[in-house]
Amino acid sequence: MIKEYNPHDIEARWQARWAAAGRGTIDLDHAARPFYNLMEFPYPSGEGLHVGHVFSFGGADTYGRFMRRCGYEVFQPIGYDAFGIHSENYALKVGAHPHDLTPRAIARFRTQLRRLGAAFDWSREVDTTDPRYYRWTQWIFTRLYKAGLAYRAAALVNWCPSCKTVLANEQVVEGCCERCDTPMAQREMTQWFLRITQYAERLLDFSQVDFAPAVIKRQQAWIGRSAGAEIDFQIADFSLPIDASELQSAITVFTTRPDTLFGATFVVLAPEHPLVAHIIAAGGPQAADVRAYAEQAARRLELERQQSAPTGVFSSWYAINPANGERLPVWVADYVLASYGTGAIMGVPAHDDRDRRFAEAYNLPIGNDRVPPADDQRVRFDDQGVQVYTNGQWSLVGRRVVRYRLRDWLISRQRYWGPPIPIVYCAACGTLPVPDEQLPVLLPPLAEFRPTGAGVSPLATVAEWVNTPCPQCGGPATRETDVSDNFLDSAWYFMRYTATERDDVAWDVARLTPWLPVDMYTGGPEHATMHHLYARFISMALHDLGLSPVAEPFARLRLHGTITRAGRKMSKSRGNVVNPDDYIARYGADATRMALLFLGPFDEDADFSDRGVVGMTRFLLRVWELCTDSRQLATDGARLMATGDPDVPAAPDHWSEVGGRFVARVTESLAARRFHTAIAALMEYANWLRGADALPPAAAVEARYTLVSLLAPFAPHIAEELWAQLGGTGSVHDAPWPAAHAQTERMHELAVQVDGRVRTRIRVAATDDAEAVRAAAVAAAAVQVALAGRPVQRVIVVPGRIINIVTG
Ligand code: ANZ
Ligand code: ZN
Repeated sequence: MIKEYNPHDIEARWQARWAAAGRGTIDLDHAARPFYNLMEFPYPSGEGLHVGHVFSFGGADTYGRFMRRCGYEVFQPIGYDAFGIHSENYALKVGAHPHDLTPRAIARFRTQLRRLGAAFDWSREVDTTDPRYYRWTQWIFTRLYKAGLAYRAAALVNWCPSCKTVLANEQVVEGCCERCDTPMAQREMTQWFLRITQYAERLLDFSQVDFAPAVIKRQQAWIGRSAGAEIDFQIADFSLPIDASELQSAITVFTTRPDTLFGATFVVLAPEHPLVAHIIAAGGPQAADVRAYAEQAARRLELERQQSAPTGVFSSWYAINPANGERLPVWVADYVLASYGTGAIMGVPAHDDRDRRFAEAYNLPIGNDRVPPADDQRVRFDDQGVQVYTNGQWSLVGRRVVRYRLRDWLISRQRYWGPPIPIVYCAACGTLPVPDEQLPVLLPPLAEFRPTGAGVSPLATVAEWVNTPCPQCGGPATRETDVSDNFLDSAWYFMRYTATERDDVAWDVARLTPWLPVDMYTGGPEHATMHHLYARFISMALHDLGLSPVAEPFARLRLHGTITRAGRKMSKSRGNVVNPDDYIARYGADATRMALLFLGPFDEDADFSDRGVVGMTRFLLRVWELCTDSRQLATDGARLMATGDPDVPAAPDHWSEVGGRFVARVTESLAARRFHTAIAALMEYANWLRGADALPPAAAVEARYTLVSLLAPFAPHIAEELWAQLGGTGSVHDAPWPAAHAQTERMHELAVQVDGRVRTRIRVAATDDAEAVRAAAVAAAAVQVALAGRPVQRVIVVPGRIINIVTG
């Protein structure tokens, strides 16, 4: 009698047993082969788990389960990123309080996550809104503050008129709020910043990590390193009826093309450049026009300024080109940004498109586009700086500088749902971090938590909370009332997972050390220039302060795609949201997870389809029948009997060869996280097995064990059930990975030498072939720096040991 495949019963039963047995719980202090398999913890939206979570967590869990079967102790925690504007906006929308809503949303998420059957370590959940968690977020802030990495300053900042708060540059996507899509405004406000720019150069060094190329590209572009020069243009006739002592007598421009210095025909100041106020104050013939223009520009958004046809106004001032003494008109134009470079440029219309468009619009000379040939060197740009050749001699006119597009991370939020920034202002003692023993600064309960729009958080209305004794002198003082960006919460959660039972430390360095850097991080591409960048910065800063064991938090970072419906992003307003609960209730978590992974490559976007889930259920049913239908096994047995020789060897021949090939295919695909091709191989394997005539009984049984064993990382419940029914010992999830040709993704570190000197180390997988290893070594940033453009003659790989790159 064939037992029915009933995913509902099977999944509930095994989940209960796994939970009772504490499966997934790792002894962090005694792991012989630690493997940290991290996935981005979800923000527990009121809407519940999204089908995209089933996809990304399903893939990450499949990989983690595979690594466990390969002999690693896999730490796979989960938690809730529950503070932030997102959660608060949702509470506002449904007319509830985030204090009430968040625990409910988390409870619902937890139930849904448990239904996925992922091997999470449920003993180590984190919730960023728990005072036991955010105490340490605040503690990190105070450490950064004491190290000079957190500061308060007035700046032109991005303001979301709908969320009524400022946001970091990273959170403005194409000029709109990352949270609510409203076009951003700009405001001058005094805010808290973290000095991420101090880490710009180190954040550009990817030689120690193995990240998805898309992440590296986006971080590089975001940090935007420009090596160029600053050149001083003296202001002509510099005698002004104002206090000149506070005024520079030169305009310093930033250029990446000092070689075009002879082609400069004008100079442009950003409307916010400090000199512009002096031009207005000096009251020259153009002062009124400059004032009007600057006021108008202040109302335009940066994006608009860069994208629209250039506008500007003549200042009536002139500046001297240091190369040839030419008098160049000084213009004020808002295509030059105050926040980049020096906020001033030299206009070279013959070489630069924006400058050309500007020159054409205002009838400025275009100049000639001849770059002096090398033998007629008139401009030299080397280690010493920019030099020009005039009157028979070389003189220095500019210095080398490196500029970054990256801005400091603005972390103040004028909102309620976040950790209060732990700062106290005292008239006598100044700005003070809240002492450790007074942490956490609890978020006070506040019935009216709506953002005020007045540029301050609603916390500012709670007088009894705002007023506090100064921690230093005990006199009257006030608290900072802004809360911090929830990206600060998520910049360190992977460290907290290892110390959830501790209240005396944020984490324990000795325990944490073997687990960092995270071995595999699965994340979304939308975080490349937000969370992924912030977490790297915070790790580097904490490492420099001696607080964390590693500078780079993630050894490997891989992306997952987005699940769409009929080619479009799912959203409530479109009414195309797929609720995973319905599918899991109907078809089971195993089929739903596998159907999603089967849609295509894990790191690409894919379109959800009902048919996929139905098809996957059919496949699982086939596996079920193969493994439970005693008649089929008996038929094989009977055929065997007909041959008259019960001792037909079970191996090596046909079965072991074919089986071994399937094992190898599934293994290689899994190691490379090509889940869809692994599933395709499993399907072929099941089909082959169904049609495999006259397998000897021992081989027939073994082939089924192997099928179930390979299936287990993808469909943990049905595999566990069939394993038990076949009579397997213990749990399939503890069984060693099938050995035939099994190769696991063991990472080795190889030193890379350039001409005999070690320049860097790279991590390579055992499965990487020699060509791939060679290419990775040559591509490493530190190697490229060491090569400095010299051609590579030979690359010698001593397997498992060292790579030597030899130049000519
Ligand atoms: C003269 C020149 C000639 C330039 C030429 C470019 C090409 P990246 O590479 O992005 O760093 N620039 C400098 N500061 C600016 C600002 N605050 N707002 C707008 N533009 C600014 O770009 C550097 C170049 O962008 C600089 O080099 C400058 O124009 C312009 F054929 O100087 B260049
Ligand atoms: Zn004081």
